[in-house]
Amino acid sequence: MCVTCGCSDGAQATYTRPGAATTGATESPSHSHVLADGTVVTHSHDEHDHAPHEHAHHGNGHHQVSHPAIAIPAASQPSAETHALAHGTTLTLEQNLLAKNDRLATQNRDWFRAHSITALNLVSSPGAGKTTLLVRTIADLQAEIPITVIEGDQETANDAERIAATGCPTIQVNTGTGCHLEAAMIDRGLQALNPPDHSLVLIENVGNLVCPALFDLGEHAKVAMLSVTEGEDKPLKYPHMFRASQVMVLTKIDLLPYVNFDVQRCLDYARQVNPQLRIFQVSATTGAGLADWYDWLKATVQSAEA
Ligand SMILES: Nc1nc2c(ncn2[C@@H]2O[C@H](COP(=O)(O)OP(=O)(O)OP(=O)(O)O)[C@@H](O)[C@H]2O)c(=O)[nH]1
Ligand SMILES: [Zn+2]
Ligand SMILES: [Zn+2]
Ligand SMILES: [Zn+2]
Repeated sequence: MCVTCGCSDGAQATYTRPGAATTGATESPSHSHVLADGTVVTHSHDEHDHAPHEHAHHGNGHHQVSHPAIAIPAASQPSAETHALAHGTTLTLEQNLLAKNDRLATQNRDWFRAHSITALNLVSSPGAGKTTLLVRTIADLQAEIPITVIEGDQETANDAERIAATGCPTIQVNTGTGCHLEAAMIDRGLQALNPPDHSLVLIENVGNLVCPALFDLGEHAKVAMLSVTEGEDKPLKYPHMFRASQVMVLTKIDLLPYVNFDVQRCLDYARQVNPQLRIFQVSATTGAGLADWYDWLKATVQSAEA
């Protein structure tokens, strides 16, 4: 469970069984909470008909019984108050976290603007090819544009080492259990890197198509990368990420002869989710499509001068 952003609280999930006679929710969503004493509680909302995430009523007096669907031994069942506390605390934490992040993101954005720096936030599922495209882009463009990189991963400095081998200043942010970069981490990274005015800051987010969509870093744009080995329906399955992004880079197109991937269908799905998406099709291995990507990068950096 994602304790950092609470995004895996399944309370908002709906369940659909394709091919079943009825459509819509066919199973009650269940969700888990970690109580103050560390107990993990999983329950569904079958028994009481309330909207997801509205749990404050548990403590309002009309619901002062143990939760009927909590799957733990009766002897250790938490009181309704404890349950309400767990829900309330989680929600407040999430709101505070996002509000604090947005304040810092605004500071970052103001700082970037004051220094005519373009910052791009690269997001994708693990292994879509973010670091490979970064390495190639840096090698090809660093003579024209000063580039620095903020690398996000849960563990290891592998990616930062690959970037550093190009001679590009870089810093690795390890998020531990965290599933996304936050604005405060970018602030720290910028202090360490001190990128020059009129430059390009490339941020590689943690490989995750879900949580990074929630966290504004103060970037100029999110760039969603999707590889042809992942299936063309990713934009439909993870619409928040593709809606939050201005650009989509379809990667590893050199593999198209070997995989079952319908490019046109993928582009249609992506535009269905976000009609404004700017889409590039590239291979960092063969170099196909990179010229268009570079033209866009250069034009974007130039427009930050204005
Ligand atoms: N064929 C082919 N393979 C690629 C291409 N780009 C990346 N790869 C391979 O895909 C694998 C993952 O690439 P990375 O660049 O490490 O992916 P990433 O998105 O940075 O991965 P994480 O940081 O773990 O999220 C590596 O084995 C790369 O060599 C490409 O254009 N074509
Ligand atoms: Zn409940
Ligand atoms: Zn990487
Ligand atoms: Zn998360």
